[in-house]
Amino acid sequence: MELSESAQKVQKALAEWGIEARVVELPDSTRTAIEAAQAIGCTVSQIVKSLVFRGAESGAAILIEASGTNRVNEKAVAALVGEKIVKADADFVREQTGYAIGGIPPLGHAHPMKAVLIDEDLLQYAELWAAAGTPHAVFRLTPAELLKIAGGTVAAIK
Ligand code: 5CA
Repeated sequence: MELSESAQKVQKALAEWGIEARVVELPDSTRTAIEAAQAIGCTVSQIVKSLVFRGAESGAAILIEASGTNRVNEKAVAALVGEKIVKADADFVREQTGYAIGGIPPLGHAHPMKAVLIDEDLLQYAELWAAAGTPHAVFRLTPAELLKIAGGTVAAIK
């Protein structure tokens, strides 16, 4: 079945990185980490949540790649990025990434992020799953591939 336009964009971005991962569109919702894990048949911790925040002073976009079961510790992240962070609203997320919430992929964003932090807890899994542009599209990747495509720094974010 042909991928939707947004999912195709992600597949193309992966190919540009030389990553073999194949984007799959599932009939069930993968909008949240819990739904994605259920649809895929993996653990929620193996889901990569791509969460967009905003620097409280700079207004710049900050991306956190968090394990599905972890909650971002905004104080810890503030210390890492040098300013307080606030959760981005849906319009800001779409503007910065080019995708709607529930399908934000870890790569191929419309604008570069000021900072990208990758949850150290993700590194323990042999395979991870991330969103691929829509609330029904995902792809499987390794932690090494996540580091490559998302860029950024591994950090304790929870
Ligand atoms: N497709 C799955 C992973 S495969 C996914 O995108 N999960 S997620 O966690 O990265 O995206 C959902 C997240 O978007 C929620 O955890 C929440 O942090 C954020 N979110 C949901 N609704 C809003 C909203 N109205 N404004 C800002 N952020 C929101």
